[in-house]
Amino acid sequence: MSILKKLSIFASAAIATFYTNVAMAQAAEAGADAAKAGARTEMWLTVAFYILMFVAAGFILGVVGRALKVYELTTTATKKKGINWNSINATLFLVIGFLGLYGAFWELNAHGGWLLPDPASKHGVETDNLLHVTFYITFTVFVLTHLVLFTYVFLYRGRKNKRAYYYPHNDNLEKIWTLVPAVVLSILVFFGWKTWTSIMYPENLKDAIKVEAVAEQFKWTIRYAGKDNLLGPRNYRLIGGDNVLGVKFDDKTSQDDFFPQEIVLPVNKTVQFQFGAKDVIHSAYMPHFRVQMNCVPGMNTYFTFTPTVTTNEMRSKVNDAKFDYLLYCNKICGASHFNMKFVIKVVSEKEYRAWLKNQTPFWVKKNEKPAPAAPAETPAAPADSTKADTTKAADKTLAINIK
Ligand SMILES: [Cu+2]
Repeated sequence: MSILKKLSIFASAAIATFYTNVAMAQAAEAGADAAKAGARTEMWLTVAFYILMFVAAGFILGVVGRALKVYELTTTATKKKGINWNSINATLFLVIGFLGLYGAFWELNAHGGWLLPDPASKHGVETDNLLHVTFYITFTVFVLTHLVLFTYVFLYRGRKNKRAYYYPHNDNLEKIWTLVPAVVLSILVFFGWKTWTSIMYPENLKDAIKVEAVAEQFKWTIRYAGKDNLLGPRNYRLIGGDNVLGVKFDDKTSQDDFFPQEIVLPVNKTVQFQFGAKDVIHSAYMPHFRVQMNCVPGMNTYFTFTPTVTTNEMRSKVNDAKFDYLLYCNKICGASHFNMKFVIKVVSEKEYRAWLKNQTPFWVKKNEKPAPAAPAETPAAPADSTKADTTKAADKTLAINIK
């Protein structure tokens, strides 16, 4: 009785504290810069509430435990039949086992649709197939082992007059449960290895469109290889001013490279991405194409794939007019990591060609001569006028790049 009394006092104190805090929080919110403080108070209130709930639940369990102990002691003292804990535990085991299995099915049913839509790349179909086969196998094993585990605990619960059967060893059983998983896993690994090599070591790379994505905290810079389809070399020592990637522009292959504000790819054409990073390790992630590759400072990494579904087709497929393929960073690289998104548009070959025509190589932009503004009568321009004009043009490109 005294425990129950204590408990009720404690519970009312907890509720009183909770509501006082709510009232105080509401009062604080009425203040001037309450938005932030309010949110913080609310967070602490939630934490305090859960701690109180936990402590209260502990007390209730303790009280129930004590009461049961007292009941058991009286039954033994009076030589009555007590509680059959073996049966209770075995039944609870069975109930919890089946509830857990039901939970797994429910979860699949309720949130299975939140997975990514069908892959939008050639190799994506293969990797998804591998994933599905692995999933079917593991799910079957999961259901079978759980059924057996929980049912057997119930069937072979402790009972009076029942003795455990001593069964220490069976060679055949050991062979089966060693060989079957070994063979199944070997088959899975073999197909995984075949798929991996076909994706990571592609052939006929010559015709693949070359695109570079360089990560830095917290944005992407995209470079296309231009007409020669060769990405010019880079050197980190050249990074500065408007040369954000340190491209060696005295190299011919660099001079037709351009830096677009969106990634545009033609459908059903192979593209080879070259990845780099300027500060920490980032990770280029294009989930709809099933592409992910680390971006590592000081080295290039590559991923080659073929998009098979245009943005417009995917928009009608997922029934979302605003859908866009995105390049994300998938490595927690710092505070504004979430900002690292870049739109990818997959279009028809014709649209891609039209878009290409509108792209000006960075080097051409940098060196473009501005239209003659001075009237004919003006005396000859000073010798360094071109230099000044180039700087102006460079400023313009700098502004474009910063955007
Ligand atoms: Cu990042």
